[in-house]
Amino acid sequence: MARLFKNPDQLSAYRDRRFLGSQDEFEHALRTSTTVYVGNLSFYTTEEQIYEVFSRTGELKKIIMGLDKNSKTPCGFCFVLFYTREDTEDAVKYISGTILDDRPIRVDFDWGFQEGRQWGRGRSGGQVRDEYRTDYDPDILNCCYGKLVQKE
Ligand code: GTA
Repeated sequence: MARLFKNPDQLSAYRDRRFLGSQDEFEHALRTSTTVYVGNLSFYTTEEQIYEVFSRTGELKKIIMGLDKNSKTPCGFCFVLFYTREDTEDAVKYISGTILDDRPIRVDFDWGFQEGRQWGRGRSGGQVRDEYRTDYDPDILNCCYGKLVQKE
């Protein structure tokens, strides 16, 4: 099945409400960052699996699993920190939209990990969007996976 690569020059619409600077500063951080956010993960995907997939585009500095703030268990996202911008862009370009544990994962530039950002912000402890999630994450379809997933 043909898959479109995500264009790393195009930033996603996601804006972290906890970023304190202006929109220009936010975009500058995204364009220079060596951190990616990975979304739509299965709750059963392990750090070892993330390592296996992301080390294909470059050497990893760190992986931080996203956790449910109540149960302290993985809740569907993580942050991956690289050493170089080139490797970071390759991760967005080539890994976003690939299937991991039967789910198309979404790789997005991130402004930079800070302590506390690993916790889901939803009322139930998990991710905010899980409270709205139906059967697919619309951002994935918009970013790179086209209509292929929707048809399956
Ligand atoms: N770089 O796309 C992302 C991203 N997301 C989705 C979360 N994080 C991301 N980082 C990047 N790119 O550190 C990061 C957050 C945080 C951690 C957990 O992951 O910066 P969260 O997913 O639990 O919380 O974050 P966040 O980011 O506040 O959630 P979200 O889903 O974007 O929601 C933002 C607002 O939109 C909320 O007010 C919510 O009520 C509303 N909303 C979200 N989805 C829907 C929907 N489908 N319908 C209506 N409203 C919605």
